[in-house]
Amino acid sequence: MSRFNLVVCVRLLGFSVLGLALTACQRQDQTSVKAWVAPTLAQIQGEEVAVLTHPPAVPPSIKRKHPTKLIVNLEVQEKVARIADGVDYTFWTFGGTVPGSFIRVRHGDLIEFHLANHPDSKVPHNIDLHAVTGPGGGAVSSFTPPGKETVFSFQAMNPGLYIYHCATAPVGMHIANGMYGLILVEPEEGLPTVDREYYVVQGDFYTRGAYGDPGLQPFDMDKALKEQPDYVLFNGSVGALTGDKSLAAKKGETIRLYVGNGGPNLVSSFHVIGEIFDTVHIEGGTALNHNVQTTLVPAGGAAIIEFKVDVPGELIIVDHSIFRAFNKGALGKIDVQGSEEAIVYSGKQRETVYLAEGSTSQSMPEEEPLEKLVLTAAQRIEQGERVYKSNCAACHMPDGSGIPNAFPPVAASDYMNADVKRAILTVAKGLEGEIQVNGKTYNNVMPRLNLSQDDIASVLSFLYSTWGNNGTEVTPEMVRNALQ
Ligand code: HEC
Ligand SMILES: [Cu+2]
Repeated sequence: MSRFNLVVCVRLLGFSVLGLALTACQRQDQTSVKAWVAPTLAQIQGEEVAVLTHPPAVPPSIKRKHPTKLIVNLEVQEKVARIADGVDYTFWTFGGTVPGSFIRVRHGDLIEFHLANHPDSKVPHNIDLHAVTGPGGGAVSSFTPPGKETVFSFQAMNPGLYIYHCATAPVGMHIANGMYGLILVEPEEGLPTVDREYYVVQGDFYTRGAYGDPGLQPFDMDKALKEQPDYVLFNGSVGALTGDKSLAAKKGETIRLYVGNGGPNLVSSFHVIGEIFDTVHIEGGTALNHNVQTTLVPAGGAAIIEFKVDVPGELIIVDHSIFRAFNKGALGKIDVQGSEEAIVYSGKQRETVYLAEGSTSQSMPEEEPLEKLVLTAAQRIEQGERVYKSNCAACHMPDGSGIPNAFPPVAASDYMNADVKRAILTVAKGLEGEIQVNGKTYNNVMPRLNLSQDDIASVLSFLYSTWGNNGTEVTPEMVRNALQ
């Protein structure tokens, strides 16, 4: 907003109804940005296939001087990969990596987006690109079951750096499993030339075990709901940007970082220890800020960060919510090579200062358990309804009807009604593999949810008492017996 607009807005705020004034201010601001006119179909020349890159690489800058039809081919892959030394996780990815492939387009391009879901996938996925003007950012048109491909198209109407992510229910779980990446809509005139460009995205991860617990760690819905991640990571694993994977630079070079935050929950206080950002494209948009120490990158947001590296040594990339950096993995490095630059910095260097400390020292004594309340059948059903709404409705739907080919119904479910013990074990331990519910086949994954035995009894009592199920009352004793 120009200074002139600001004055007008302040005046308006002083003299007229607040709501009207705000509308006027916003309008004025928008018109000052929207001088750009979208190219018509006739002005869109030729056709190209977009170059996509895996992190931390960024596709080459766009030299084209005209808008084109740009074909983007992105494949969803569900795969087990290392999240930390000795620890694996089943990531859901766009293009096989976390974050997903980097997409680079030019302002005004017409993008034909092909989203494929690998035949080995267990669940359907879609994509919501924040660079899209249209329903769900593309999510509505791109719901893609395993072994299918969907195609939709959009015009890149606004320049900037944007997050894309999966938006299939349960959305939080798909994002928590790594389904996000960045799409850059380059301004028509391009960005100033720099020596190096890198792609870094933060994400928070929720595992059954604590930080560092070995083995294949399943997703933990309970911790995700409480926003208590075990891992906070740059580029999907502890050490993705350290050691021989540190980002490289030479003294005197200019660096541009495309930084995103996939969340699902945390906001990042993005900081590089030992560097000041010369320029930040705030929130990935058009406004520039200079001489910045730490820039906030919201969940589902981004920033373009530029700086010149003036001295050799290691620069440390962190989320300055600092326990995340030293105890949960949010730490990367830029290794700057070159001769000493004593005028700028002449101190003695130590390499051991920033070793991760691990998180074992943080546990607190457990609280005394509260006296157990004994619930009546009616109270249990009431409690079960609450448990259902917050833990199950995202997948099985608020009315229990499920989603075809993905989530079976828990309303009038012959599978549930045939066997209570099996239903208890499903809710207690999760379920995968092929099952039949009401004559339809499902082959999918229900995660273990870490519910208490009381909550399992309540939610099942609720389900059995409603939506055409057979009325079985499930008590905590039945749950305890089933789990023995
Ligand atoms: C992340 C999605 C998800 C959540 C959350 C979830 N489920 Fe499931 N559930 C599934 C899937 C997928 C299956 C089928 C698994 C398979 O194909 O083997 C399933 C199967 C079931 C079944 C057996 C099949 C049927 O429909 O009768 C029951 C019962 C069930 N879930 C209950 C629950 C309850 C109760 C909760 C909440 C406490 C819950 N689920 C939360 C995805 C989910
Ligand atoms: Cu997904």
